Formats: sequence, structure tokens, C-alpha cells
Amino acid sequence: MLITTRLGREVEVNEDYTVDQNWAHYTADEHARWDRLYDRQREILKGRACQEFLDGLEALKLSDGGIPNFEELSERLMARTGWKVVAVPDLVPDEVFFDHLANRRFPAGNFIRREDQFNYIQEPDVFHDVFGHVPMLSHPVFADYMEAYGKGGLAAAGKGVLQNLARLYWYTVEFGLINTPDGMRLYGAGIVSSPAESVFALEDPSPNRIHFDLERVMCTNYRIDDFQQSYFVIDSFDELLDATYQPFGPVYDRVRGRADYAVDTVLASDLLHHRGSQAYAREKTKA
Ligand code: HBI
Ligand code: FE
Repeated sequence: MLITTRLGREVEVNEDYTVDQNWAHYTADEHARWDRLYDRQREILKGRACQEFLDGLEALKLSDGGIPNFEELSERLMARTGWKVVAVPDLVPDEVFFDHLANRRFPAGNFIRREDQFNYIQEPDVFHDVFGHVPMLSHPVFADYMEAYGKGGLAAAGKGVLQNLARLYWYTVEFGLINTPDGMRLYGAGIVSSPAESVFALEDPSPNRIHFDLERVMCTNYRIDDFQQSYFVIDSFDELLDATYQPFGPVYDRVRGRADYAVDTVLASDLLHHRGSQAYAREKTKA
């Protein structure tokens, strides 16, 4: 079928919104841009990203030179956790997205940001999707968590709780932090693919760092326009998977229709790792 992407491109896609990655079509400039994005981010992530992420990056050979070929990447990933990477031209509809995850397929954008978007792009391009998301999919427990999330999404359809589920994804898969014996580390794809947020999320006194709690997260608003004002911290990936291994039906019943927490709220019941000064967000509002 023919769809129009949010950037106004008309693209022919399969029923499940996938396309051919068309690896031969990347220009030398585009491959070189991947390499520069990779090198910069790899340096920033030393001592900041969790070991599971860094191990995935090595194991999947995402630094082989140029934009990874999804077929070769999928072979390596498949051997580890049974996941594969499929190409999509844009964000896909929620149900389609959930169906891919529930079947251990990660939909990754096949285009790379332009040079003038080197530091920031709102759309998920191949660098965010592959560098940011795919390394964690080589970790068996995280791989199961992503499948469980997809299944939870399919079960959420028509129940009025999609927003709650989207927040879970946001505060874990995209912006999650993890405690390790060496200190707090990053695992969220939105953070590890952003040079500025990699430093901010971990080191800035501004944001709250609150221990992960499934229902708390599902009721908390998030920012799409700037750094988060609260991050949620897990102790282990088992903690994350355990939280999603209960039937989501009763969880949905408890969170449906509940009032939202603001992005900077701290509750008496929160297990706080760091109470944010919110100085950064306040400065931004003044400006
Ligand atoms: N599509 N390609 C793509 N990537 C995403 O991260 C994505 C999506 N569609 C929907 C979606 N994310 C979220 O709205 C869900 O997690 C709720
Ligand atoms: Fe993402």
C-alpha cells in the first residue's frame, strides 16, 4: 500500500509497514555520517552506558564501518536472542508496532538524519533505532521484556490505556537508568543516542531520579520537547521483566482514568535516588 510519511514522502510499504532497507542506496556521505555519530557517541558512553549495552554494541559489530546492513545485523541478533531488525520508513501505527515487538521484530527507520540534524532529530532515524535500541535486544532478559511489552500493547488495544503503556516504554526503553555496582548507568535508547542527554540524565542535578514502579510510571506524563524532568531507575533487567510478567488486565484496571502525575512530581511513596533541583527546566521556562 501507498502511505505518506510525516515528512511528506510517498512510500510503498508492505501490509506490516515494512520496506526493503535498500542498503545499496546509502551514499558514501551517509555511511561516513553514521561512523562519525558512532564514534562520538561511543566515546561519551564510556563509563556512562551499562555494560549490557556496551557488550551488545561490540557483539553486533555496529562499528563495522557505515550504516549496518539489517540482514547481516539480524543474523547476529537472531543467533543471540531470536530478534530481527526490519526496515520502516517512519513511525508505524501503534498496533502494527506492538505486533512487530510481540513477534520479536524491531522496526527501525531506514533513513539517516541530514548533516544539519547531526546533533538532534525528532524522528527516529537509523542511528537512533539501531545504535540506540538494537544493542539491548542482544540481552536475553531485555529481549524478553520488549516482547512482553509488545504483547501488553496488543492486549491494551481498545481499553483506553494506550497512553499508560506508552509511558512505560518512554521511561524504560527510551529513557531508562539502571543501578550497577559501579554506579548509575544508562540503558534507554533516547538517552544513549543523544550526546547531550547522555551527560544530563546521569550527571545534572536538575532531574529527579526515582526508583522504577510500574503503576507510578504508567501514570506519569513525559516531555517530548526537551530533556526529561524525571528519570526512573531499575536495579536489574530482571526487575523490569518481572514487572511485566503479571497479567496487564488488572494493572490497566487500576491505572485507567487515574489522575496523571506532572513531569516533575515527587511523591511521598517514591523511592528517591536523587531529588532534582529542576534548575534546568526552570531556566528554560524563563527564557
Ligand atoms: N513506530 N517505528 C516506530 N518506532 C517507535 O518507537 C514507535 C512506533 N510506533 C508507535 C510507538 N513507537 C509508540 O507510540 C508505542 O510505544 C506506544
Ligand atoms: Fe526509540
